[in-house]
Amino acid sequence: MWDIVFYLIIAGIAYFAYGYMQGVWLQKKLDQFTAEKCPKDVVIMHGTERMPGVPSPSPFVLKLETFLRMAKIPYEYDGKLRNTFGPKGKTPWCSLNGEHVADSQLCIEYLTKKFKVNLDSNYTEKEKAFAKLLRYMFEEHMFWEFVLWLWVWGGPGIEAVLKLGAPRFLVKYLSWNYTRLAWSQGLGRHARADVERWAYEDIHTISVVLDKNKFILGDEPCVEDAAVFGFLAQMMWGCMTTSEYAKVIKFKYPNIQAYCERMRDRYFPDWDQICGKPKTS
Ligand SMILES: N[C@@H](CCC(=O)N[C@@H](CS)C(=O)NCC(=O)O)C(=O)O
Repeated sequence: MWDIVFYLIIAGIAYFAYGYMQGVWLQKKLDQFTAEKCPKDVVIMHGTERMPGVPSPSPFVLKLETFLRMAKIPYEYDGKLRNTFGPKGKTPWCSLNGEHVADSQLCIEYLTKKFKVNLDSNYTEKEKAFAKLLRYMFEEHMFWEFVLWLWVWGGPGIEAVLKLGAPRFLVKYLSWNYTRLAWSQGLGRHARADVERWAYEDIHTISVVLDKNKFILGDEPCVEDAAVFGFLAQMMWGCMTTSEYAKVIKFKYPNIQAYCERMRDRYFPDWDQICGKPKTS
């Protein structure tokens, strides 16, 4: 009986010590980006390390970087592994004049106010609402279809991430964590065949929405194009490129492929330079 109490006390102390240390580490991380240490009015965008194929294998990181470029906001990209995960334990996050914001959407909202950005002036409220729903489809549904293929079902997904040069310990941790998270979110409880069918339907939906448009709402981009591109680029050039989803896009939906190329060419003329170099070993 007493040994159980002893172990429970030790576990409790370890739990609180870990929580305390996490706070200390986070503060240390944030202290590198105070107003005095960073250039004034330049966003420091914290994301993943650069990877071959895409500037970031995270759709949310690529979304934020695309937004920064669409809005012509001056920024520096911080891809150091030790800074990848921010105050909420996720990537991306950003720092500006000593203030820190975590979550791609919150960063976009914050920067939109700070820099008085308006990327949607061409569109009506109804059109903007429609584009927002499309973003939700990517972030709340398609993201989990990606997660299952990449991290949970094993095989080509994990191989693709390792090939990009991601450290093995991080890949192992993320695979374990995403299996847990996908189960809690719900999509991780379904049969693979059902999830795959939904993913193909989602891809078809994007193609139908895009139709002959240059961007999701028409001839000019809107703010939600940043998120849509952040996701689709992963299938075109990122770690999802060996998936069946990517093959379907390339063979069946030329309008999606053309859209991705248009976004890349317009906002990332330096794409090849900023993407990481393949591992030579
Ligand atoms: N809602 C967040 C989602 C960010 C997110 O899920 N990022 C992933 C990388 S794609 C991450 O940090 N995962 C680590 C984890 O969940 O432990 C945003 O928009 O920034």
